Amino acid sequence: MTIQAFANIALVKYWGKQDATWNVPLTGSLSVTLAPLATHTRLMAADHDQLWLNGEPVPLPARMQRVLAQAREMGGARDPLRIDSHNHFPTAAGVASSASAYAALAFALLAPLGADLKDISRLARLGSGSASRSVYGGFAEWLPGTSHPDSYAVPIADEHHWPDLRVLVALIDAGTKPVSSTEGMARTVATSPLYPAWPDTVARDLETARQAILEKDFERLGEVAEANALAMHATALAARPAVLYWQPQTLALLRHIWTWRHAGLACYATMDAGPNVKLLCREKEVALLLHHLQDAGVNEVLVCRPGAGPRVLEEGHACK
Ligand code: 2P0
Repeated sequence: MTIQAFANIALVKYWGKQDATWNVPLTGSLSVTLAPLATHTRLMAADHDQLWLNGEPVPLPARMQRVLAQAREMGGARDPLRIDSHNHFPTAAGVASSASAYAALAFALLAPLGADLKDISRLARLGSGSASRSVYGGFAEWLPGTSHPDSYAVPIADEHHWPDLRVLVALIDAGTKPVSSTEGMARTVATSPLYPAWPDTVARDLETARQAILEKDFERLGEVAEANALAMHATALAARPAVLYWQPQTLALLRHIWTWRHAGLACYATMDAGPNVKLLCREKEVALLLHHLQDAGVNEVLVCRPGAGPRVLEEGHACK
């Protein structure tokens, strides 16, 4: 049995943990699940727990061991497992494959027990915080809670709610190895003088984003997503030492997007813990934006739309 789960892009960002061991965040966050950025995961019986990533055996990460241990405590995955995980998007896409990977794994481990999506979201969260949101199709909000039992995501609207929404992932060559998001957010919380302003900003932005999604108010959602992303990067930039994910092309592209928008093209930017820029737009603007992006020197763009939650793939679709 192969499980498919999609990555997601946060429209209101998760940036900071109250409990690093259990991945309990300091604030809520909200995202849209992105087709076709999929991970396919298959579980098989084995003589010891092992992970195969894109067809190669790799060491089992500590986070994955924690997910397996927790699933076993819940009565799942009794015997040793081989976990076969394939990412069907460029690993360098700057879209965390950990979200789709841990959502697929948590679903594969718990769905056979009849667990609900809340349980699956909690388990996915232990692997990677953002994975808690990929357990749902469409739009999801991660409620921070205060400890493991009450920290999980809930659905806001499914993948059919806003079918013409698009996210264009503009790939920018990183050049240097970025600080991991886990480390970047820890350093920001510990040292950034701007971090104290972040929780209130997130609370307001969550309210705005939630309403904008339900009303399908594109400009409102784009404005709040872009502002929230810039605020997140501002907190990181003020950390000591600074956490800076942008490359010169990141900033150049942001300025292009502002120019295009001021000329009447409805598009907004968001960035995560890496140099790539993701553009929020609607289907009718995709062709022109792809043209503009090419003129701006962006050679690779992934066109994404709201995707479904984890599901069992038909045998014919199973990855080898
Ligand atoms: C997000 N990011 O909300 C934010 C915005 C990056 C910037 O979640 O430490 O891999 O595994 O919980 O989920 C990426 O961090 O971090 C992330 P961990 P994760 O999507």
